[in-house]
Amino acid sequence: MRCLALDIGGTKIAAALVENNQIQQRQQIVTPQDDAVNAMHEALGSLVQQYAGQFDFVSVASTGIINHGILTALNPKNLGGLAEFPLKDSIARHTDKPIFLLNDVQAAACAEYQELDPKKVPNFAFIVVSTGVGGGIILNGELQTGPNGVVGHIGHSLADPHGEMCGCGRRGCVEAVAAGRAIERDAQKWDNPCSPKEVFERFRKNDEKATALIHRSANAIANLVADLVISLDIQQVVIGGSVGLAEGYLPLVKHYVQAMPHFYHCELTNAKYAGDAGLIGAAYWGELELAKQP
Ligand code: ADP
Ligand code: BMX
Ligand code: ZN
Repeated sequence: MRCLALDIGGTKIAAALVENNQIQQRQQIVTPQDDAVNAMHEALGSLVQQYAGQFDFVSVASTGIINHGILTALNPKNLGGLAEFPLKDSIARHTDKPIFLLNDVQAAACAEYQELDPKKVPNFAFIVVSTGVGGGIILNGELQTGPNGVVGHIGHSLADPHGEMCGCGRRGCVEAVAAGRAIERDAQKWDNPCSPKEVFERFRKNDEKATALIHRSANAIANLVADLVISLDIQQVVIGGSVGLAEGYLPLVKHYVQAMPHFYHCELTNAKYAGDAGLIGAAYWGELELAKQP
């Protein structure tokens, strides 16, 4: 079965045809930020039309809480202010093929988990550090979504009660401290402001401010790993997203986890599918859901 997979993040939207975990005709566009509702309808319509006649079903991995075909942003600031969007209906305007939807990091967790031995790793978490901080949680070999699609929104657990206000309305969330947008926010206040990518370049050259900023992010993620391990008996955590995969980040997260008592340790690795985990996971999930249909 050939899947048209879409991965909607706060910064980019990726699209590709996926069959047997193989990606073809991948393309990427910037996530609309201005006039977000109309621009999102247009962007999705254009993508679906470009692959017309080449797929059996559509599967979407999207940022936000995905429930009953609706995308609800927990942090609308990550999506150009888009708080709610009829994702399934928007795509259904352009195709009559089956459409499946899942949160982006829940989907990526499915992709990465396929590569592991479920006997060795019954409980697993995927953490993405990208525009926001998201999570996908697998317990006893099964992806957890919960009745409302909320499970895994660990970026909105507490990192610092005195920290910055998060776009979700709560103060000090992990996302407000560690995400790409948080790094960008802080780096924009510097005398010589720069992008998160450049912050990492400066960090790798031992620039003091950049180093402090990346350490703060990695430390928050290390504490998140520890919280997951001790609350859910997680054996392995995989880290993804453009910040999570940036050179030098994972070793720092490992360093902070290692400094904690052994109860909090687990296997920590980078995402095997890197920036394609959402696309591959969406296709995998969609195929499972398709098989359940009468
Ligand atoms: P999305 O959130 O749309 O899934 P990404 O995973 O690419 O997209 O994450 C986007 C965030 O990562 C942005 O905040 C961006 O500034 C940051 N970023 C992009 N490229 C890099 C890089 N090479 N190193 C560090 N941060 C990066
Ligand atoms: C936010 C939240 C999550 C998402 C995570 C990572 C919104 C719009 N998104 O915590 O649903 O999984 O960001 O998303 O509230 P990304 O855009 O950084 O990939
Ligand atoms: Zn929050």
